[in-house]
Amino acid sequence: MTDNRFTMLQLYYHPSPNPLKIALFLEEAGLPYALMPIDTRKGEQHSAAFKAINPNAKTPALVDGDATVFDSTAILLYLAQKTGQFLPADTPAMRAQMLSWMMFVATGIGPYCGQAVHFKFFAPDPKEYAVNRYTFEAERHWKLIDDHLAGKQWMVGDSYGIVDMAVWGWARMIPRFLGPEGFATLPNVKRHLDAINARPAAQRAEALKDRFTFKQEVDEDARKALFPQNARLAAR
Ligand SMILES: N[C@@H](CCC(=O)N[C@@H](CS)C(=O)NCC(=O)O)C(=O)O
Repeated sequence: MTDNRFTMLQLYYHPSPNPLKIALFLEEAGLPYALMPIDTRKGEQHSAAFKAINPNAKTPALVDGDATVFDSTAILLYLAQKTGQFLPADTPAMRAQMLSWMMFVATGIGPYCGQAVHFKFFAPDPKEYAVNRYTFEAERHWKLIDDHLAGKQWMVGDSYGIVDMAVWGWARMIPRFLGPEGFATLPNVKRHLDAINARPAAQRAEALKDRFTFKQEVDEDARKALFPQNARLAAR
């Protein structure tokens, strides 16, 4: 058995919202880690080697000695438990809040924002129904976070923690899926985003993308890698 205390963490990474949350945690905690680029527009997430780490073929994933963990929510919880950092006070009431908001981001913010981006920018017409559905739900979820943050600096209790990191991953992208005026009705989300963006760890996490040359074009090959469902339509 490997002694996880002495192995270098490996973060499987693409400069997208979910991997960025993990990069932020690692930078905040000052944990040494190796960055393993996965160029999803080149289809590297579908390699057998990567699927042995994350059978879901998506970034992020983390290897910690003989422990392998995938999904950004699971990884944030794993790292918080491993280090004892960025968790609220250890009381049932605080733990309940932390878990509720973690899952709200995992099952609401992430999927609805992801699908809003997909339908807005990548789906064929007609797509008005889907764009309306997903942007409506994205806005509704962000409004709940905005209301929750009214008069509060951080998502849970009085300290910055993993829920803030999870929210940050997607808040950075709000103008992309809610448009340039997306923050107009979300002043508390904007204040929260600005506070995290001002942290040196967030700036280091954002700068990681410059270490690699990731494919930028969403060409035919990238679409095949990212939207494998389209093969079924072509086969009809
Ligand atoms: N629930 C997963 C979602 C992971 C996810 O969708 N990752 C995106 C980047 S943000 C990805 O790797 N997409 C490539 C693909 O879908 O093929 C998580 O939170 O980690």
